[in-house]
Amino acid sequence: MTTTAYDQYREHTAGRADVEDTPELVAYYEQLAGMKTGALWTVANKIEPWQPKSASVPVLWRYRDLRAHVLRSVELVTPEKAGRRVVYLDNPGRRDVSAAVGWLYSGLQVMYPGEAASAHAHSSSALRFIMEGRGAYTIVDGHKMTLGANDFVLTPNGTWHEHGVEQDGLPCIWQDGLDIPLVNALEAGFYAVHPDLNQAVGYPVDDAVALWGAPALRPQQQGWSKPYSPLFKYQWAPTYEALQRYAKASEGSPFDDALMHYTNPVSGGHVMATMGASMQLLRPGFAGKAHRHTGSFLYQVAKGSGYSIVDGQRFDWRERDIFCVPSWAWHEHVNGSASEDACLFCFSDLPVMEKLGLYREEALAENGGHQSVA
Ligand code: 1HN
Repeated sequence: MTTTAYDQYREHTAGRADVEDTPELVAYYEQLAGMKTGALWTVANKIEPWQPKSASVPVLWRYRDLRAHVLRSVELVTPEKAGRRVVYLDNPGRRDVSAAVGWLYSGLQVMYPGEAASAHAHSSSALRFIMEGRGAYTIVDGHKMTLGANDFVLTPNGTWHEHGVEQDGLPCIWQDGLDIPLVNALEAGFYAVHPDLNQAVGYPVDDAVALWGAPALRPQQQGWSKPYSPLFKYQWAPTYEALQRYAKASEGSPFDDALMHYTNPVSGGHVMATMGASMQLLRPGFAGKAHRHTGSFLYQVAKGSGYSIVDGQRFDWRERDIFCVPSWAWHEHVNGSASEDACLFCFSDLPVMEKLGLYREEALAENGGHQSVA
């Protein structure tokens, strides 16, 4: 982990609780505990860190290791019995809340042709990023969407949703991302099964894209006041094209190269209230500088190969690998190829950080802006 001079300055500033135990104090603490109270100075340093200290550890989940195990679940459990066949990403620092990083859950779900899950709704918001297969679909509040590789789809909180794979499709695997740990931490989670088990499709297939997916055009006739994007699906082809055009027209960011946020076309803001997402293109040979910010981030490699250094640890990635960047962890991304671009899909709790006024960011000033690798 890279420690900056600023870190050291902050860590060594006085004014911290520093009370040694005496028999008298220990007896006092026991009396307080007996009354369901405590002395603040015994916990102050822990509950008031100088800067965020994430319990999450940086992890790379390699798809070539996981894929066979995800497919194996098809032989072991039915979707009827298991509810859904998912291998979830279990961050060693977040086992107690089943989070992949911070307050975000993620898992790899597999469905076979002809399979369909029943419709349900919950307080958590969810998103999917399609990894492989053909014929997958999601229905959100009666809007059916066809899904292909690298498509990004929303199931915002409170919406009825269900997934399936068409009979003539191929086995499909996608990444689920949910804010379940956050909603559970806030003790606000409800879950409901659709009264008819499956919902009727009430609109033309892919109508959300037809209505809301035109570049820089907003339909006149449709009002939309819900706190999430009406564009439930963001297709790969136009996303990749937009990134290529952006990269041609701009220098991009020294940390992220050409990065674009998926947006709510009505507000221009994040796609959902609790989770945002982006796709970034790293040009051939791009070597980003290190920075850190608040918020928890989960990346999936949509294209290409390279590596990222997260808190001094190097993670070599290739297509479909997933890795996390915990809050306030230094990170820098490198495209390992001199001829091909690389694309990173990412979802995060950035909307929460921004709305609550908790977003902070800093660049690494030392060492030419790069971390030393442990
Ligand atoms: C959920 O509703 C789905 O709709 C996937 O496929 C994963 C993990 C925890 C809670 C709800 C889905 C989930 C989930």
